[in-house]
Order: sequence, then C-alpha cells, then structure tokens
Amino acid sequence: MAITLRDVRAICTAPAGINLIVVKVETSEPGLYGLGCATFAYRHKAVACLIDDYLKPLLVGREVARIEDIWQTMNHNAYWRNGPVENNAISGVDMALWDIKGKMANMPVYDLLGGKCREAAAVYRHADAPTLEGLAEKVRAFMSDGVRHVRVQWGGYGGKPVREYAPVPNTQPSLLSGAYGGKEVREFAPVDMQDGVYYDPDGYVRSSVILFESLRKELGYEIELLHDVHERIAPSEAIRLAKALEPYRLFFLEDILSPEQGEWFRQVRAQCAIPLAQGELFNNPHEWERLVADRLIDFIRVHISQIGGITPARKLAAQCEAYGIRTAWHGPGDVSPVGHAANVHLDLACPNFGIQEWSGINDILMEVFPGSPELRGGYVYLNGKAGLGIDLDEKLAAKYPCDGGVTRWTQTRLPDGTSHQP
Ligand code: GCO
Ligand code: MG
Repeated sequence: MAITLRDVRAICTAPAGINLIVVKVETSEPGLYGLGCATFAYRHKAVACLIDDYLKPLLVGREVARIEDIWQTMNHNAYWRNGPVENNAISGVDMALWDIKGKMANMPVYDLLGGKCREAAAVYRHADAPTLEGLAEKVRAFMSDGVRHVRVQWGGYGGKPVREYAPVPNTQPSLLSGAYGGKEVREFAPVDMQDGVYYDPDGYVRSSVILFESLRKELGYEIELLHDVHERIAPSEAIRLAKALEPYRLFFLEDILSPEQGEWFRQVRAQCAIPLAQGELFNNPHEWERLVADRLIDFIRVHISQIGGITPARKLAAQCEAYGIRTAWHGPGDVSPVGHAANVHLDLACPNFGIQEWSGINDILMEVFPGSPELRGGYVYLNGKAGLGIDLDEKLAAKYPCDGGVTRWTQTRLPDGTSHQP
C-alpha cells in the first residue's frame, strides 16, 4: 500500500536568536517523517500560517513518493505564484519529502540526486571587523584553521553605518591604519532625519578598494577573498567598483546590483573580468533566466528555500551547468540547519558546485538539530545517513520561541534620508 502524508506542521524556533521555521511531514508509516526548511525569518508567522492552514488540508492523504507532482500542485494551488512566503512554505514540504524518500530508499539525498561528486563541500567563512588590522588577523586565524576562502567586510554590509562612523576621506590612510577619517554624516544631512540605519555608498565604495589593496599587501594571493556588496550601490558605482577591484583577484564579488537592475550586468561584464555572484533575493525563475543564458554571472547563489526547495534548485543547478555557471547556495544564519543540510546534499551531487557559504552552526543549534552538517578545516561534511541525515529535538526547540517584532536592520537609509534596499 502506498505511503501517504498524514500531517504537516510548521515548527518555529530561534535557538541562536534568529527565527527559523522547520516543516515536519509525518506519514502513514509509523515513525517515518521528514524535515524541511521554510525559514523566512522576518515574516515567520505568515509562513507558518500558510503551512498549517493552507498546505496541510491540500496535502493530507497524498502519496509521499510523488514529490514532483506535489511540488507542482502546491505551486499552482494559490493561483498567484512565487514570492518569499509562498516559496518558503513550499520548500518546507519539498525538502521534507526528499528526506522521506531518502529514508524509504535507505539512501542519503545526494545518492538520490546521482551520487557524490566530492567527499565534502569547500566553504567560505565570514570575516568582519571595524579595523583593517583586525580583519587581517581574522583572515589569518581562518587560514591557520585550514580555510581557503574568506569573505571580508570592513564594518558590515555597505561599510560602517555612518551614524556611528564617519565617511572615508579622499586621501588614502596608511595601510592597515584602520580608522576612517572625515566628518560625521549628520553634518551633510537635512535636519530632523528619520530613524534608520544610515550608510554612505560613496565612502563605502572608496573604502572597499583600500580594503582589498591592504589585505592583498598583508596576506598575498594564496588566500581566496570574497566580498558582498549587498546591492547597496547605484549601477554606475557597481561598474566602477568591479573595475577597481579586478586586480585584487577576488574569488567572487556578490550582489553588486539589486535584482531589479540585473540588465546592468551586461555593462559590468563588458568592462571587466571579475567573477560575479548573484541570487539570494531571487524567487522567480524569470529573475535568473537571462543572467544564466547570457552568461552574465559566474556563480548562482539562490537561497534554496526562497525558490521553493530542492526540486527547483536541482533543476537550476543543471541549467547553470550547461552555461558554465557554478553554484554557491546562500548559507547565512537565517537558514535552518535542515536548510544547510539540503545545500550540502546538492553541493556533493552537482558537478558544477563552486563554493558553500558557511556562517556556522553553533553548539545550541547542534543540540536542537542533531545530525547537522559538520565543519572540519575548510570543508563541511555530511554524516552519510539516509535522507537529509538530520533531526529536530522538538522539546528543546520549544524552549527558544521566535521573536515577532519589527525588523530594524533593514530600515536602511542614504545620507540624505532616502530609504534604500538593505
Ligand atoms: C549573505 C547575505 C545575508 C543576508 C541575510 C538576510 O550573503 O550571507 O547577504 O547575510 O543579509 O540572509 O537576512
Ligand atoms: Mg549576500
């Protein structure tokens, strides 16, 4: 008799202080269940409601083996498709069904996907510091741990927030001197500014060139360096920055443009050969279609739950393979360990894997999610168990409730007070 879906439930938990949403799918077979990641940290109640109130009644009684059909059914059911709430909810169920299928076959998900192309996934780690000395030190510490790829940020996305730090001066400070000079941005701003996180795109662009010049002088070229612009600059500034950073041989430069400004990639490409990574905000296939087919980026970096789970991600990986584009799935703190596990299963199975972002899974998360992928040196490893190989201690998860408050860090503003994407 076919195994059917008995229950679907959203579990919200924040063991590391970040809201996570995990979906548990239970089946007609006693003890057989699967887990999936549906994390949309800033709207977790909306995703949970969609799972519990809309997807559960749609899915109960369906045959769990039919992943593709269930994915298509979920995608069509609300008539209007895509978007982060819808796609994350779909992803939660989709990953859980892959987990279940792996358990049914007694195979890890990477085996269902064609088998390992490599033993572990190379990762890049995050180094961020307010001074260049501090940053170089953090990179060196990673290097001595065996890490070969490090993303470097001088004071967070978009540089140091200008309300707390002054903009960069025109004159180049002595290498590794660290401190930004210049005036408090408030002096240039209109009076009565609204609350928000203010930053200065021009100061940020200039400081980023200084950052790479000094790090390369300090560390040489053996270490791979990456950087995330986080779509904080205007398109013409993006071209200027990409050209200026080209000599420093970045592994990749990420999100120099917002998804809405993707057409500008043609001009960036025409003017320099810096490797480009893009995609964490994508949730509609139209957003990557031209970038892939016209070879305008080098790394696809979607947030797998944000596009709807493993089912669309494995197709996207294959689509990119045909065009020489490598994968670099999004792996920040607002992906649950279940989502990180899904990333790594794809990393091991896809020939065109590039690199895996690894923000780290701390000890509390490891306890709540036994079987999480593990970092050793510059690589992350899976445990070889059937399915995604990861579990959830629900009792422990319940001890870390999610925060439903207003998100502050995304209230980003330009020096004149204009609201800007974060
Ligand atoms: C990254 C990302 C993240 C996002 C975060 C949004 O490349 O790691 O840009 O840090 O900002 O996931 O919540
Ligand atoms: Mg990013």
